[in-house]
Amino acid sequence: MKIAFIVPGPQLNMYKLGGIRIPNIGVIYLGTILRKAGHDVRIYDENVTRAVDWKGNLKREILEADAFGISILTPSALTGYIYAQQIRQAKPNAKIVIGGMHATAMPEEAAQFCDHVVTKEAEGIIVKVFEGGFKEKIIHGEVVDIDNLPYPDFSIVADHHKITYFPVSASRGCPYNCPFCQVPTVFERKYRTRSPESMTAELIARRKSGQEVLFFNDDLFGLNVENTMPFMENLIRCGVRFRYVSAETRVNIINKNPELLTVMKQLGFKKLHVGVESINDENLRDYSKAQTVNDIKEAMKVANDVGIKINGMFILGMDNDDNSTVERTVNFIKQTHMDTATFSILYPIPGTPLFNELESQHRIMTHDWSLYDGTHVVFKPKKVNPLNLQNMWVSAWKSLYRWYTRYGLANRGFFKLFWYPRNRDYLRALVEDKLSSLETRLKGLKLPTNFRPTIIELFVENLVTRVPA
Ligand code: B12
Ligand code: SF4
Repeated sequence: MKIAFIVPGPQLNMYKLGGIRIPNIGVIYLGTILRKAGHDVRIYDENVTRAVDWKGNLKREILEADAFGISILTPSALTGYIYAQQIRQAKPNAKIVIGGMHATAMPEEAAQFCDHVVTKEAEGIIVKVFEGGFKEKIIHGEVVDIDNLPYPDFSIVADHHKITYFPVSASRGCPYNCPFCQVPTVFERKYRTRSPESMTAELIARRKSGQEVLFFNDDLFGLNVENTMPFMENLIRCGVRFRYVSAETRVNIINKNPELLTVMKQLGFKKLHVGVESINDENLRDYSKAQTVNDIKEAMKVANDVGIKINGMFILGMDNDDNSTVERTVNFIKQTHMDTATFSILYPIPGTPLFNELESQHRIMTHDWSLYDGTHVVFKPKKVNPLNLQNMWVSAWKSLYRWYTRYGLANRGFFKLFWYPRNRDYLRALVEDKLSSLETRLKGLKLPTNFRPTIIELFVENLVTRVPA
């Protein structure tokens, strides 16, 4: 059977515009398993390449498949549904399956657009799903043994030569319980790691195949030091090094394990993305982050001493944030010598405790999922008004990165060329306090013109293929 997987991108893919092309590894695992079972699989991941032509219609080569899998996150769900409708129209009898984190949280919603919805992990059942072994519309996936999965086959990704960061997975899940994150609900706070032997063998194979730039897509890289340290030491002993490795992790893993960071650096780790979230201890406590501002300062010292750069990931709009938050946060970033920082506006991901809480407090202003991407205000913040929070987000980026720096120029270009032009309707609705009327976009499901790539976006996509060294 010819199977096409589509991973729709969010409307505005900041990562891709910045040259970060990381394909979704979950779908590659599924495709690899289906290929081993004898199917002809191709993945069209919009984190890497476009699935649509300039009119917003799925490419003809995709529509040649007999069956389709669509993977959705919340901000890309609407686009995923539009693609499903296009497939239905072009091929009324073809099987359409939808999965991914948004489908896991909202299976009934996704079920309106396909034959089957698969929730949670799908490696164990994917062949049966496509070969017609299930009658039910909503199929619940099972926890898989991550040591027994085949190595992901990147050759099935369309335009795989465009990948700038190769994702690799050493663990799944997280034992923490941040209410804004979907991981604890989906993985029930269970944390699984792969064995050092399996990791060593996969990474040697990857290095041999020419992969030099890796991104560990674990929710929490390095939590299990007993498993992480040996595979890195094995690789170093075998003379394996990578040009650029990065991962997402937590402050307390850095604090407790300076020796882990030293080994990571030897392997080629250059940057760690750390969920700092807030420099307000009350926020850190109220949002169960299990870390303090002092812990964050301590982690910065450890990372700076070892020489691994930190990208601090911050959230704006928590209940204790006010008009002074941006200035204090930017000062903190500079004082602690963080290399870079990213700012996201707090938003309630469906299926999380935060979503349920804000919904019960009637603070959610819109259910237009395409706005649930961390660049839009979708709920009523406590101490500032929504417009204020939107401005705080823009001003955080602008005050941290001065206009004459590399990141400053890139950010100003992003706002001017992409974010503002694409968000005129949203901003008008925000100013007029009528955000809920934007929900019609989800209900009507017509292809809005702003799904079309702008000429300038295509230009930037073709220009930026460089990986930061
Ligand atoms: C690594 C990662 C990233 C990386 C790489 C993303 C990429 N290209 O894959 C980067 C840093 C770029 C990133 C960016 C973002 N991320 Co992110 N990310 C993750 C993380 C930590 C791991 C993703 C992963 O590889 N999981 C492992 C694989 C195996 O799982 P999976 O992808 O879910 O796939 C499995 C199942 O879902 C299912 N499945 C998936 N698709 C399909 C399709 C079909 C047909 C079927 C049958 C089954 C199926 O089977 C797969 C195998 O078991 C997750 C947390 C998590 N555990 O999911 C957050 C997560 C996915 N990210 C999240 C968010 C919010 C974002 C951003 C919006 C952040 C932002 N504000 O910019 C962006 C969006 C990027 C985009 N282009 O869409 C949220 C999404 C929540 C939601 N419901 O939307 C998550 C869940 C974290 C959280 N806070 O809860 N992210
Ligand atoms: S935000 Fe990070 S630490 Fe918190 S629950 Fe999610 S993955 Fe775990």
